[in-house]
Order: sequence, then C-alpha cells, then structure tokens
Amino acid sequence: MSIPKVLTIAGSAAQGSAGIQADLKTFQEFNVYGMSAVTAIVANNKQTERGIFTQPMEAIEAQIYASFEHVGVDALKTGMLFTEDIIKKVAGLIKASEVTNVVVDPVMIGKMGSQLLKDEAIKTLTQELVPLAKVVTPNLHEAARMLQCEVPETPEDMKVVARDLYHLGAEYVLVKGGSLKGYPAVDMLYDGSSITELETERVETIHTSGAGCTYSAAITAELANGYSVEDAVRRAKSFVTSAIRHALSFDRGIGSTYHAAHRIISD
Ligand code: PXL
Repeated sequence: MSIPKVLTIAGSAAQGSAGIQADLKTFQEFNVYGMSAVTAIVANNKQTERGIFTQPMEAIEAQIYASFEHVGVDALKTGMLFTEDIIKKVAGLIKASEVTNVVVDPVMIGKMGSQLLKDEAIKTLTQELVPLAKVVTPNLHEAARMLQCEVPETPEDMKVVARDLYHLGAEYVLVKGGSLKGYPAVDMLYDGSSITELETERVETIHTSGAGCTYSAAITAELANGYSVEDAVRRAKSFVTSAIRHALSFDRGIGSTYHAAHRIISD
C-alpha cells in the first residue's frame, strides 16, 4: 500500500513539543508518511552551557537527498532554519526538487524565548525561500519582522499585513492571530485576490508550545492528502485548536500542544 509522503526540514526540539518532534507527531495523526531533515538541535537546559547545535551543511543536505532518493516527497515544510547559509541551501534544494506543495513556517523565536533565526537571515528567508512557498505561515511577530512594520494589533491590521506579505511571492499567505490580544483566535488567509477569515474561540492556556509547528505540519499533511489550500488550512486549524484546548502540562513552565487530542477526546 502507499500513503502520501511528507518531509519536514526543521530543528529538533529535544523537549518534544515543537520542531521536528511536533511535525512527525502531526504527520502520523494525518496518516502521511513522515520524514525529517534536522537543521539544528535545540536542547536548552540548566546543566550545559550550550543548548543550540547547528548541524553541518553536509548532514542537512544528505538528509534531504535521502528522503527524495529512498521515498519521494509529495509535500514538505520548513521550520527552524537558523542561518542564512542553511536557508540558501534549503531553497536551492527545494527549487531543484520541483515539489510544489511547500509550506514555509518562518520560525524566528521559540515559546521559551530561544532565537531560532539569526537577525541577518530574515532578508534571505523573505527573498529566497518565501517565493518558493505555496503557503507561508507567519505569526504576528514574524509578519512584522518580515515586513519591517509594527506588530498587527487588530484583525484589520492583519489583513493589511497579509496583503503586503503576498508581494514577497508565496501563493498564499496565512497570518496567524494566536497572539492577538482581546480577539478570538482569528487567522487571515490571502490568495492574492480575497481574504478568508478563519476564526475559533480563544483557548486560555499558557501551554501552547509547538502550536505553530503543528499548524504548519497539519497544512502540509493535508496538501499531501490532496486537499485544496483553503480546505487544508481549515482542517489544520481545527486540529491545532483541539491540540491547544487539550494541551499537556508538565507542571513546570509552558507545556505542549497535544497532538492526539482530536483522536482521543471528542469535543
Ligand atoms: O515553536 C517554535 C520552534 C520551532 N522549532 C524548534 C523549536 C521551537 C521552539 O522551541 O525548538 C526546533
């Protein structure tokens, strides 16, 4: 038998809630075959001095080739890429691959405050990678950094940034309003002609680690499963909303979105 094949090119989040770990858990829930290329390992802790370990370029490239050569890729997403050099390498490999189901999650800062993209790399991300995307999925802070503008504070501001981001060359822009204070959890999907507003109730929780990774991984999986971008985004939002509503707490700090929530718990 055969199921759709999906690759994530992202960081490994050792604590399990975000990055590659969130992506693979999400892929499993959507019944797609998950593969990974680890760009960096994020393992912040109090015992060792360093917590972020960029992988050698040769290793990143080898992982991507391995997934293409052994399996094939119907859809892929990018997450934490960290440096200009990695972005350039990944963009070159995506271009050469002819994969069109490409989701770019412009990951910049982790929920615990780790810097996951170097400041000087934002320009390379917007100029070289975003134009290859079918969907780019910034949160409010990332959208503002990409456009060098103020962080959107209202749904109307979000529509403006969605339209501005479209000029960077992605086919669809999804601006995520998860951190929009005083409003429901509203996201704006723009396809170059119309804006679709996707709204769910705001879940009051601090345990949202991995929400962005999970959302973009779910979109990627559903594109591989043959859904249109709009349907893939709607289905992914419903999935991530359940994962946030039933988030896992570890009795210390920010807990994790729960990837099996939609399957285990009926709302
Ligand atoms: O949630 C953003 C994110 C993405 N990728 C990796 C991370 C994190 C947050 O910690 O560690 C690898």
